Amino acid sequence: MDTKTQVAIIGAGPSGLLLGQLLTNAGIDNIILERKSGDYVLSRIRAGVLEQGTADLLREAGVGERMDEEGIVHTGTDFSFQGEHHHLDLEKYSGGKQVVVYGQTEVTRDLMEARKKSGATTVYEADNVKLHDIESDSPYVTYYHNEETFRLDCDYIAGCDGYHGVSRKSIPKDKLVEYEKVYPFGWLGLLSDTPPVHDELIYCAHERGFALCSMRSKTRSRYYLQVPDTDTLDNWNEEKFWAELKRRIPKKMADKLVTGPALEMSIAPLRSYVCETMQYGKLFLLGDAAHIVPPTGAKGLNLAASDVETAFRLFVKIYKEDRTDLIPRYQEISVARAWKAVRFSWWMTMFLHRFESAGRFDFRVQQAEFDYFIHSEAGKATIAENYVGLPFEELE
Ligand code: FAS
Ligand code: PHB
Repeated sequence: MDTKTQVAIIGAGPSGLLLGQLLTNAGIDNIILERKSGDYVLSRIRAGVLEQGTADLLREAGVGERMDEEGIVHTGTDFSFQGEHHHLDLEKYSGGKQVVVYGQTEVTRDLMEARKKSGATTVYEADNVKLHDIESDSPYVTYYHNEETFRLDCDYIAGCDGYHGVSRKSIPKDKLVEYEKVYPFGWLGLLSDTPPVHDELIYCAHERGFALCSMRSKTRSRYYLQVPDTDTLDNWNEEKFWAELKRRIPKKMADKLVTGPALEMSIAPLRSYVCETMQYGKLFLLGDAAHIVPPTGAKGLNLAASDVETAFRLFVKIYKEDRTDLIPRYQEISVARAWKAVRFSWWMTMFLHRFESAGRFDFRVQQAEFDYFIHSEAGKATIAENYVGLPFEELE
């Protein structure tokens, strides 16, 4: 069975679902094709911190109610270096902005429920998705579902299918402008139904390695440990995790840390990646399909949301005012913003992680960098304005 829509969205992660919700609300027809099942998408434990811009966009999309009820507003975040604990007043140093702690899983759940209510189509377990004629005026997508091949004709395709998706790979390789940096470590994450050790996040730099104390609610915590990129889950259990975490976080925090069974443990590699070809013909790349950042700056999900904001404003201009002349602005705005988020995530990673290759001199410079930024008004403002999120840029 062949169908037609205005915008074909590939991927039902946060990028695809948020774009779909905004387009549906604006009366712009769209269909989402997702490779996995809805349950599988919800099973992935990922981001935890929403910038104010992301939270406002979710409210604009009409899916902010549970976030506003259950999310935890944070006006500050904490840092420690070798156990020396410092609070950074994000609200003061960002001119009044805050962040909301609300897990990506919950954002995805809220978006899935809203889409179901709207009656808009998401095809889960759409296999072998292929993009066709993306350089023509009549692009289309084919996919395999329930033992049948389908064709979906569209005006535009939004590639929201993540780093390993098919969209970016549908652009001729010689047209792709890509940059990558791989870090020699990953993050071992643990999720537990234990009360957070502190009422704010704590980013801990330590000679044994980085640690992060985060949370999902007042009863559910998320912790991370820097581990070598060669490490595997076989080397870890929850007892070993808790013991190592206590060595890296401030003593007062370690003394009151509530430990418990791990609901989930996983290792995520750390990488920076940018594909500057974010629009090619009728294909737009959004979110992880176009860029990957180390989670140190809490930017991944938020950068995806900013791509959605720009793409949504563009589609409204195209369909309501025929402003196809604005199409190049998507890539201009999104690439510039991506690099600012990549820079901040890179800086936070270099600032807080222990590099095996680094000598005594590098460690002392890292200590001086921490000492400067944490005690300088300009330094604190620099961290704060990037952490809460830079303002969205207008299309024109
Ligand atoms: P996603 O990858 O979330 O979604 C892409 C969707 O497309 C998936 O559902 C996938 O199944 C589907 N898909 C893929 N190929 C397809 C195909 N061929 N056809 C159809 N569908 C296809 N960010 C933070 O801010 N903080 C964090 O702490 C953090 N931790 C992370 C931990 C891990 C392990 C990972 C992988 C990422 C983490 N991120 C974090 C970043 C993450 O949150 C992403 O930025 C966010 O999921 C981006 O959303 P999407 O662009 O929708 O991509
Ligand atoms: C998380 O809670 O998963 C989280 C929070 C902040 C980060 C990274 C991850 O910078």
